[in-house]
Amino acid sequence: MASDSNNQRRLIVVSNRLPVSLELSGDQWQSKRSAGGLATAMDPLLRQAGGLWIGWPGTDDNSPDLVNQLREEHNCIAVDLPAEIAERFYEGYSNQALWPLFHSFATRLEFDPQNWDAYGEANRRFCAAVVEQYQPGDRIWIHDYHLMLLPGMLRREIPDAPIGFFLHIPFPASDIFSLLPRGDELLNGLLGSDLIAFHTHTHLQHFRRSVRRLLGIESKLDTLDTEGRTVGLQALPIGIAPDDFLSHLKQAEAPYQGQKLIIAVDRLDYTKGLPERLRAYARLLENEPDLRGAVVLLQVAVPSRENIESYQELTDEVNRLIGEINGRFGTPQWVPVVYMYRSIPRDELVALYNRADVAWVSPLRDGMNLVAKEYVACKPQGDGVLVLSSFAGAAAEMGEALLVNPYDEERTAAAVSRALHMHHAEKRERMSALHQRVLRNNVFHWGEAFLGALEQLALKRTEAASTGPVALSEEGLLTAYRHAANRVLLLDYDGTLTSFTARPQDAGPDAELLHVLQTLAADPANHIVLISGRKVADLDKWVGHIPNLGIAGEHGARWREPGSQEWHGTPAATAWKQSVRPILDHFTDRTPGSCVEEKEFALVWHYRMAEPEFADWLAAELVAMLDGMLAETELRAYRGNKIVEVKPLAANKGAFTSALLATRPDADFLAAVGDDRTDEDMFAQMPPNAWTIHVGRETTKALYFTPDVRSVRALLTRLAKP
Ligand code: ADQ
Repeated sequence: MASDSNNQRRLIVVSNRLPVSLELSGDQWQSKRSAGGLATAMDPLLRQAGGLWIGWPGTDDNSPDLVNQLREEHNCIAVDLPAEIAERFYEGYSNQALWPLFHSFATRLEFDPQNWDAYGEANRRFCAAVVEQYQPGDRIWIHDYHLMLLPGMLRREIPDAPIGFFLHIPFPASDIFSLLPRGDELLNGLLGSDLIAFHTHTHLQHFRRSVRRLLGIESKLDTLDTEGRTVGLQALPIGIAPDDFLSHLKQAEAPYQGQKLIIAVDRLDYTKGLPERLRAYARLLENEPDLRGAVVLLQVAVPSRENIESYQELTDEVNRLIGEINGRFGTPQWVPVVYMYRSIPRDELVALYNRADVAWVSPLRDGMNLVAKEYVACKPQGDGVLVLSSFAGAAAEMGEALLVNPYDEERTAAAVSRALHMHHAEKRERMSALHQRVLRNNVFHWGEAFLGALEQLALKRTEAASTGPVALSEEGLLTAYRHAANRVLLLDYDGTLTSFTARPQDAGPDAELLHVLQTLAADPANHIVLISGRKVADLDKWVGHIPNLGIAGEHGARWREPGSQEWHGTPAATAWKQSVRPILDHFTDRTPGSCVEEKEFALVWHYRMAEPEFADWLAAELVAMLDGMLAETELRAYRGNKIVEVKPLAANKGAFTSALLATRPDADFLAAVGDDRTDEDMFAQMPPNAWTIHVGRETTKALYFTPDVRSVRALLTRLAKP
């Protein structure tokens, strides 16, 4: 790790490729900073903050000459990847497993364990390069799917570093993601970040579902707690740098006079939907003979990943389709599809965008799609129509485009026809709104929003680390207890007073515990409530005979005051159980050793006795299934300690706690002890001066922690002593 901290909060950008193109002339490397792409976004941020770009230079030549040139001329640090690793990492796992699967092309997924190993090795080499450059205070921004293990690796090496990750491609639905071999390891890798951001809310929701399903970790809308840290989750759609396009506008010429021009610009990739577009275009010409001779489709395609077989097949298919269309409809005066199979310079691209009557952007799946935004930027006059696939991330913020399903060639052709014939006023109305938005939500705005969020989250993490739960001081608690005359104690049962047993019904209290509870409840200064998720029948059977012990079962939905025999609580609605029970029964059938428990307010699937890996996996499946089913209802499915519980949102320990505290305004000693997620609701309702005690060191809202059930019982025994 570099040690000469100069107090500057530098930015370290990490991406698979460095933004530099290299050419060998003789035995000398010529290097040129690439324009466009990510560099456009990162360069101003790097200039402002000072900083470095770490990535692979695209060659395995690691001669000092090249390394120095990259460093001195471009502020770039080259990651050394031997050719075989680079190939298996980049073309192998990244582009033949991750790329197809993340774009929902599950059948194109090719998994080779050696490629996965190379992916891990490449990520480790990136990690070493970052650690070597890192100085305290630096912020690290990692880009894209090639480097999903990197955040976790860095968190282990430099635990205090602010680490952000942005995914440029879509995150697939959780049932698709779950097909990915080693997917759980990737998720764990990502969770090393302080911030994980996606282009759209849909991608973000997919990610949350996958984390829940594969790792069993619950998340909130924009945060997730893991290993005592909070990870921020955000949807931050990328934009373009409008000036890169607007500044070229005046040089625009106007080719294709007298004809309607449709433009399509893509990297030649199967996700971009070129064959579908060509077939839809053929259909358009078939359906509307008037358009023949009056319209041109200009397809600009930049070659991509030519070493991968499926890309070569795509190139052949596109060539064949273009040949067919031009052969079938073309005349000596008219070529229906003009094909430019190369990268074209920016000013030429801008001229074409500016001239085109329609842009046809129709990926089958796309993280964002910048072509849509570039076209709109080149239309300050408000002419032109954007036809856009609803499966591009861009569709989420470009509602004025004509949205199409590219698989539906008939309707796509109709939408393009509508675009070609659209009245000027409507065009202007749609395009001006789009144009303004593209200028406003530009790439600089995106970069600043990301870094702003990253800094805040990292700051909160540092603060939280110094304010997490502290070890309980028994002496302090004992003194406060002894000086109080009006005490309230809320005690969770399973995992707090007793350890978990294989079968839930075996967890009854032993004589020692009964004795302690009895002694504490007998003290007239104490108001003690045993509060548990269990049904009241179990609790009553076990501790009901103890005079003056309050009991709250079913997470506080049904309770009895100390000293009273009367149960309170609104009668539970039960109709929903008829539809949920058969599902739980079905899971029980599939899982030897598991069982369903029926409570008054809830249904619980227990699987402590089942084969752990299989049952954990099934539990995740069950929660995913119930999530969908219960989304619009007052019920929720929760994963607890080897259980899945379905219960009403309102049945929680927090509601019980606040109601109880309202009836005890004179209490001068308040304590709550618990161990699991349901106890967090209870802690949240306790006032700041209360003794909130978590069993175990995990993240919690409690102020104190105590190691285990034994230490809780030792504490209670001391309290019970006269
Ligand atoms: P890409 O898949 O590369 O990016 P995209 O967003 O469309 O996709 O960007 C392509 C870029 O290449 C555009 O700037 C375009 O102008 C340029 N381009 C394409 N063909 C060209 C040609 N023939 N000549 C010159 N330039 C050409 C990934 C994700 C996207 C996401 C971006 C940014 O797949 O979904 O929008 O990252 O996050």
